[in-house]
Formats: sequence, C-alpha cells, structure tokens
Amino acid sequence: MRTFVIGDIHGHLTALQQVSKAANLRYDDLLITLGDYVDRGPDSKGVLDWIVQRSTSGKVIPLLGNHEQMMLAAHSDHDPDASELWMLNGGRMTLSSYGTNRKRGSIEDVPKQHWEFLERKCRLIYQTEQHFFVHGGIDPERGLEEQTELSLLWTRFDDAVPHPSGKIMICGHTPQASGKPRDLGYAICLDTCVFGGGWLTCLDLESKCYWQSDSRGEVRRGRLRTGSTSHGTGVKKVQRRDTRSDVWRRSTGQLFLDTSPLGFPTAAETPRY
Ligand SMILES: [Mn+2]
Repeated sequence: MRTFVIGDIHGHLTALQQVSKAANLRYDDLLITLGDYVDRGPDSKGVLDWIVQRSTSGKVIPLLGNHEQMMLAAHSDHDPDASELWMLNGGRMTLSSYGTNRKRGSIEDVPKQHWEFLERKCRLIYQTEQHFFVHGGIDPERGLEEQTELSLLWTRFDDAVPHPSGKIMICGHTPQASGKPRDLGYAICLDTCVFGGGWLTCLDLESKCYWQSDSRGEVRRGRLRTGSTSHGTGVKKVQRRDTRSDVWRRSTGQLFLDTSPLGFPTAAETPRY
C-alpha cells in the first residue's frame, strides 16, 4: 500500500483523473486529499462524485478546504453574506456544474450525498507519526489538537515555521506560482495552482515522487527536493503552451513562470470573518 496526497483540485476533474492514472493509484492505496475540491474549475460536481465514489470503495482521508467551508456555510446558514462570500470565491462555477442544459444549477441541486460527505467525512486535520495534513496551515504556538478552524483552513504557507511537535506539515491552499510543490523540509505545500494555468499534484509520500496534470490533462512528473524553490528540478516533461499571462520560458534548461497565472488569488481568498 502506498500513500498519496493530492493538492487543491478546484473542479478540475480531467486533471484529477489524469494524475490518478499517471500515479497508478489503486484502490488499496491510501489517498489523502487536502481540500478545495470545488469552485473556480468547470466540474466541481464531477470532482465530488469522484471522491465520494472512491471513498465508498477505497481508502480516502478527505480534508475540508476553505472553499468547502464557504459552500457549507452558504447552505446551512441561509445567510446572504455567507452566500455572497461563496459566490465571490467561485461558488457560481460550482453551482453551474450541478445544472443541466435546461436548468441552471442551484444549491438545491447539490445531492444529499455530497452534503453528507462534506459535513461528516471531511476533517480539519489528520495526523500520522511523522506528518500532519491540513488544508491551509497551523498556528505554531498551539498544539496540533488545539488549532482553530480559521487557522487550519485559511493560514497561508508563506510564513510557515516548524511545529514544535517535529512533524512535517503537508498542506495546500497557497498556490505555488512555480507550478511545483514547495518543500521546506518541515512543511510541504501541494497547491500547484491547476485553476490558474498551473498543475494538480499527486504526491507519493514515501518515494517523494509526484505526478502532475494541467487542466487539459497534460501530464508530467517530478520528485520533491527539500528546499527547492529552484525551478525545473526533477521534472521530466517540460513543454508548456504560452498563453496571455501564463508564460513558461526555457532558460538554462529550466522553466519559469514569469507572471502570475490567470485567476491568481487576490484579497478574495483572505478571511473576512
Ligand atoms: Mn484554499
């Protein structure tokens, strides 16, 4: 049995299917998903169907992301502000994935099975002997059992410091404009920005190999390098299309992302409460 970890999917079902295939993910492998299944991409419904289906017949440990938190709040609070916050963060795309040719999707079209999955199956933190898994991050001043939902779902990776427990943090949430996972040794961020012209990452925790797919299903692979903020290390397949603000460029055999990818998070990603 291997252990795989998948970063922020954001409605990109094609990429999810492609990384699973490329990693040769089997039903007896353990899959940990880091949250943010919905919003921004074209098929949030398809992504939730995929994870719910897999969790009924395989081993999945799903975490909750801040986007699922917003979706749940919009559903349960019947609070216009909660609903508006979700819409501002991509909720409209999610609802449209629940629609049909004849009917626009609404929150009533989200099946009970999806709500149950989000409410009951998705956790805020998962720990093993050596690692802990969260969507956003943690408050390093508090024990892992004493974290708040706000810290776990909304903390950004930029200021990550080692936790006194000595465990390695595996998280998503903070898009890495390099398109590569960021490995600080004590903390690894797997949000490689598939929604903004980047990649979806599936990491084999033990071997440190990872597979990536972009939103169109192009696949590449690489291997984590601790401390690597350098570009191109370990990545075998490296050609990219050039688009308006998503330009990858070859330089001394390495790749760079010159500009922020499309849809790069702005203030809308920061907590408002
Ligand atoms: Mn997030």
